Amino acid sequence: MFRFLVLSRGLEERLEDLLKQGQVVGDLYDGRGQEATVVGSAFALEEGDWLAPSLREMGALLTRGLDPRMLLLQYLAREGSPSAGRDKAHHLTMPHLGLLGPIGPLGAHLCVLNGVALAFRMRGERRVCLTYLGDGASRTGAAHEGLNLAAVQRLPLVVILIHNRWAFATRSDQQAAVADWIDVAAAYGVPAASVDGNDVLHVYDETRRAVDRARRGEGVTLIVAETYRMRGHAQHDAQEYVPEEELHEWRARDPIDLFERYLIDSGFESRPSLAVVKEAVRRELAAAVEEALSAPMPEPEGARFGTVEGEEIPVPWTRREAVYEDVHQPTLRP
Ligand SMILES: Cc1ncc(C[n+]2csc(CCOP(=O)(O)OP(=O)(O)O)c2C)c(N)n1
Ligand SMILES: [Mg+2]
Repeated sequence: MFRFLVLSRGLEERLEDLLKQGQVVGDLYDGRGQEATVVGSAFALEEGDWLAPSLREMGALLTRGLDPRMLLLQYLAREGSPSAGRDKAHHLTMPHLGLLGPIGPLGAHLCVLNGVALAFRMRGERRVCLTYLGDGASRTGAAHEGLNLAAVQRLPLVVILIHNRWAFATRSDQQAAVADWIDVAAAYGVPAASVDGNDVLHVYDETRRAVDRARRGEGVTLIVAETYRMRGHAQHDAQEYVPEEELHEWRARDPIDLFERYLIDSGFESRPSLAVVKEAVRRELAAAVEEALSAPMPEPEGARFGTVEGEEIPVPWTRREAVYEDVHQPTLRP
């Protein structure tokens, strides 16, 4: 868990550098400060389960086994990336890792993931789906429909509502009238739990309980993770509307520092043993950045339309299929 927290933080730091050097295609939605919420929850899944990220879940993708080199190639839109340089950021679906790509309109991915969960149940497979909704995203029509359907169908699903206090420049108390966000669960008739989103073990424990429940066929659980969006909405946003004291307060509750302190104080690890993990991650990322920067861009000809079985379709889609078939052999449980 510690490695994934540090890996996620380090990768986003490298990506910020690369973005400022003009290397990243598109923008960068930063999950720094929220790593415990996404790593702890993704850690509670098993092989064959599915996860759908929203916009700040880098740590969840890494925890599910996505290679940081692939993520770098993807953000740099290089030919060898999962979407062959034709799409940006973590907009990728990788069936062999159980990852469903995010969808632009907020909340819509929950509806699609409901379909995945329903398919698992219809096939008699005991697999679980997990996804994230921001406090803002959770207030969209699509999210309400999605949660309602998941609840009434008792789908094998866990929804992590990331209460990070902001949706772009709108405070969360302007998004919902509830005093405590756990109260929104009552409207759907689903059990809910509130967790300290900066405490990776607390997130893991509660998610594990919800995953086990879903696997037993007892339906969806909503988990509200209390955390804070430490950066602007994306790199272009200097978050001048965020009170400095709030940032200061939450900085003192940094999830990686908290876990590091816990591991040392409880005697599981020592400062030097954790330094070894950090150094290994630093080296891994340095090598991955170098590799990504020297990887080729897609050929411009690839942007033309092509013909498959007499039908004209955009080449990127055919290439994307080819990349999946060549590189990623499905390893899902039957
Ligand atoms: C339906 C819809 N409305 C607006 C947007 C633009 N948008 C993208 S992210 C975002 C803020 C999301 O806030 P939240 O769900 O709390 O997630 P956070 O940014 O805090 O991670 C907005 C308004 C969108 N993508 N889809
Ligand atoms: Mg938010």
